[in-house]
Amino acid sequence: MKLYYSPGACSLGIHVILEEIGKPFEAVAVSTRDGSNRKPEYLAINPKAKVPALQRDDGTVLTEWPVIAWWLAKANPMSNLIPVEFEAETRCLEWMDYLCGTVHPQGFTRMFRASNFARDAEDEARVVAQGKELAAGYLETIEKLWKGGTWLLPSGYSVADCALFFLEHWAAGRAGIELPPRLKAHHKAMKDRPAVERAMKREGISP
Ligand SMILES: N[C@@H](CCC(=O)N[C@@H](CS)C(=O)NCC(=O)O)C(=O)O
Repeated sequence: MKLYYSPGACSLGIHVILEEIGKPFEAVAVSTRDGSNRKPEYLAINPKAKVPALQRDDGTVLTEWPVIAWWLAKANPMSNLIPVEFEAETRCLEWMDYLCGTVHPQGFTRMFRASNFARDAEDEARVVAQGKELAAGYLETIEKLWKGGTWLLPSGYSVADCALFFLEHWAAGRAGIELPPRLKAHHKAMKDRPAVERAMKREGISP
């Protein structure tokens, strides 16, 4: 299997999942900062020009964070990364959809890619501020909806925690957003996991 990632991007969460599973995989860096994701070589792999992308052993490529995470978890049931019980699995998917479909694109992408949303260069500061406000609000919503203990789901550690982790990494780092208490504890618990340490080390990023 081959993971296409950009250091410190949302692909970090999938990187963690692969490390949790522990089977051999190749990690291929495609920097979104220098535009490597828009080069023809990468577009031939993922025409959407986004990371993560996962090339499976049969050569086919999966894209979209929640789908890659779901597939990896279901293909590796011994790793216990998704609840088996139907309702709990549904809640896991619900969280991944919110984290990757709302919190990431509506909040953090506004901050980090303001030019995608702004009318012109002068409008960018307003978009960044709006993104920060939205992201902080979404994190507060997660805090309020928290039903788990250390981990997001009451059923225990899952791929949803890996989605939350890359957002916490951004919030506590480049976004400069103070994490609410449960998320702060969750972020620390994630950083203590050997799989997280390995993924971060390979990506060359500090916790
Ligand atoms: N819907 C995609 C979004 C992935 C995404 O936005 N990835 C960002 C990195 S965090 C990216 O590749 N950005 C490159 C760009 O937009 O040029 C998913 O869930 O996987």
